[in-house]
Amino acid sequence: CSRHFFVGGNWKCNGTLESTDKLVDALNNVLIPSNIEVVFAPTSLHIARAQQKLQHKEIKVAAQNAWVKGNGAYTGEISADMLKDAGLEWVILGHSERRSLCGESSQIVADKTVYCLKQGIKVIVCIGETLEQRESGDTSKVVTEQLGAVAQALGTDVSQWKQIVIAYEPVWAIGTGKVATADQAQEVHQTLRSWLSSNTSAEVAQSTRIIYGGSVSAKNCTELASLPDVDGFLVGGASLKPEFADIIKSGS
Ligand code: G2H
Repeated sequence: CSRHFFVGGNWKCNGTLESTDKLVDALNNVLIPSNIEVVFAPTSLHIARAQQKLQHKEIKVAAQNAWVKGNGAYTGEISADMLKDAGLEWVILGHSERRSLCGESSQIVADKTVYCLKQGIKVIVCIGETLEQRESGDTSKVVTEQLGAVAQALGTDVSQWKQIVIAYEPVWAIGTGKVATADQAQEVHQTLRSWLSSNTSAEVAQSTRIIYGGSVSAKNCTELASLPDVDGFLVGGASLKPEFADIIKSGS
């Protein structure tokens, strides 16, 4: 299919200057197949160091979050304007850790997405249900509501959708080692794609990348990468290990 396989590394709140140097050195030596797009997101403090060290033209540095507006009196925040100025192309927004620990609503995530796109920053939008929501049969409702807030903001303009990647990350699979089964992942990805088809357009549904996140590892990535509606991965823990290179290659 025409969707470019996408692998993102999410370092979360981890790292030192030394470990950043080591991880980037390792990435510099990875041969990236031409059909795969790779980004990794260090902490805000380590972005500049990673950019300095990165020699690989096919890999981009991303941010893990951005403020909802431009520069101003927003202590502790980083704006999309700054990301752009620093030469970044991508940001992760709406990660479940930010939704649950920092109270980010779907509306805030949609507003942030719109603001970042306006500044020319592409967005990995994260969505996903909790275990409780899955067990009460609410998975589809939860993920389509989360996606719906973004869809309402973006409308049907396919050129906007090409600037985003949807990361489906079931909360119960994040950092737990409990990866979704191939059937579970495919079912939700397919639900999201058909929801896009009905609520935006067939073209948006066909061209938008929907990636999977939640305990992705070298062991489980090959099967997940082969699923028709899985267009890549957002990788947390394993992006801090050498196996990230194997996960990248699983998309080729
Ligand atoms: C999900 C994922 C990366 P992990 O949060 O976004 O983390 O691979 O550690 O489950």
